[in-house]
Amino acid sequence: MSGSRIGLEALKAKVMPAEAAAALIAPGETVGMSGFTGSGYPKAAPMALARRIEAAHAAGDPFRLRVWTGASTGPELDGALAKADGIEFRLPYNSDPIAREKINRGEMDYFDMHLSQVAPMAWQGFLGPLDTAIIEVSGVRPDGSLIPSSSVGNNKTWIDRASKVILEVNRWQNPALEGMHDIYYGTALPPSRVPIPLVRPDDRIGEAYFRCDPDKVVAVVETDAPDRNLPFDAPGEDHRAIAGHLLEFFRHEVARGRLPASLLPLQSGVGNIANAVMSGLVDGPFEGMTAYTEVLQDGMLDLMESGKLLTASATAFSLSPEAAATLNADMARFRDRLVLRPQEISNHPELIRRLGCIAMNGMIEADIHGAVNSTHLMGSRIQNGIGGSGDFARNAYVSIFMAPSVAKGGRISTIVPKTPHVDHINQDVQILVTEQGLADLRGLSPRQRAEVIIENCSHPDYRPALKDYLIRARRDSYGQQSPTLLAEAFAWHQRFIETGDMRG
Ligand code: 0RQ
Repeated sequence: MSGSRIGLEALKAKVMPAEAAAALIAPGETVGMSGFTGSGYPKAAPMALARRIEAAHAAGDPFRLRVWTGASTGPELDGALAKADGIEFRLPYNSDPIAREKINRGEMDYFDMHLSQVAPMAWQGFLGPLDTAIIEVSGVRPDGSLIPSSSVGNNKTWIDRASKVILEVNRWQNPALEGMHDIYYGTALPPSRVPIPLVRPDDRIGEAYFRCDPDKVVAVVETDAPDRNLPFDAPGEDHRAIAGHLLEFFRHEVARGRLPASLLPLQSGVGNIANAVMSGLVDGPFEGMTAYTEVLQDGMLDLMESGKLLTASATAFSLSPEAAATLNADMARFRDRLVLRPQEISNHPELIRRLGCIAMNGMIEADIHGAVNSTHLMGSRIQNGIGGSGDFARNAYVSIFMAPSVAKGGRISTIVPKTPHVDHINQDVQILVTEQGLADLRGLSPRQRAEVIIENCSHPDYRPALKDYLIRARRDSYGQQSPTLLAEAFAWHQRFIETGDMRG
């Protein structure tokens, strides 16, 4: 496609500035936007919308929206709209710091949900009508079909469900992305659902493009703006230790015949630890690996470059600026080994269970019985959201959660008597890893789990207090299936709030 990336005349005629496109959105609308982690989100229309909202507020007119996306986005979307106080309700995932503050002050409602369930819930009608879709694409083909950009997320569903569509055609996105996507149109609602015909992580079961009725498109905005993903920290000592314990675990499982030598499709969550584990696998003994995951971080690309990871399936890239530049410079080489899918497919419980994924996700804390909190600090303050961690953890072949054993410079233990917020119940948590060691909880009762978790995973500074608590809980708890001293367990967290240890 030389020159313009808009191959359909009828849509070329709808090109307009972002301000004009934003003017087509009315106060109170529900807007479904593209975007998943810092990839593929619209970069111009949301900023224009934020300016319009600020002007409306300055004039004393209320103007707030309900905003749906794939997952987190970039500062030009969540950051700008939250700063303008333009978001009344948000789903399904947020990691923007300005929006986080508004949510935690009670000024923005946030429905934090399993990412695989967003599209089906929208189709079931549980989320209400969708007025406008604002979708970034990397091009429009002569037949009106759309070339997706660096994330797929819920775009198919937003385009199909919205009453009107605004497209952002971003020239910055690499033209070689074309052909990498697999958009599956075979999902249906019960009682018409049929099995999804995917049996290998790299199977292609759909089309490379989004279908879109050109008559629904009310505006096309041309942009040339980069995705804004954050750089990863270089793996610290703790992160390397966690990766080391996990590699040892995989070796052991292969030796026992419980995992094949090429492992099983890897899922790796967001954040620095997950990234460090992927980098750790570069030096490990495993060859011929595959990934069936949600986001492709730098570590996954390193693993692919090393030749040890053959293929990877996800719904989005989540790369540091350096890795994004590497990928963009060499997209043609990676293209046939990467598949980007709608998030209802990348995270589908049926497929995760069938493929037997190895799920590796970060956590905020775990309690001594193995319940995991991924979302709420001190039981009430949201950090990000459950994201895809629940989709993978419950359905994985083996479900692993990991974190350093202490947070806030050592002032807080991440192994606690009882977590005041639970995202992943005991049954969905099979392996816990901290830099101290790994606890294999499979087949253990809660009483047995408590001993192994405290012994293998807790920090030596907190281990005596946890052991002492367990002894007393085994003596004084109301029941002995999961020994707990309720008042003391929650006082453990309350103390951190009252001492100010949560600061800084
Ligand atoms: O706060 O920056 O203010 O100090 O929580 O902690 O150490 O930066 O954590 O980047 O590894 O993310 C669970 C949040 C971990 C992530 C979570 C404080 C800590 C810091 C963040 P400060 P770190 P990481 C599929 C997988 C859910 C979604 C998911 C996450 C802040 O992994 O969002 O898994 N997971 N998706 O200081 C008090 C504790 C704490 C604590 C950390 N125990 N008590 N504060 N902090 N532990 C992919 C997708 O869905 C996209």
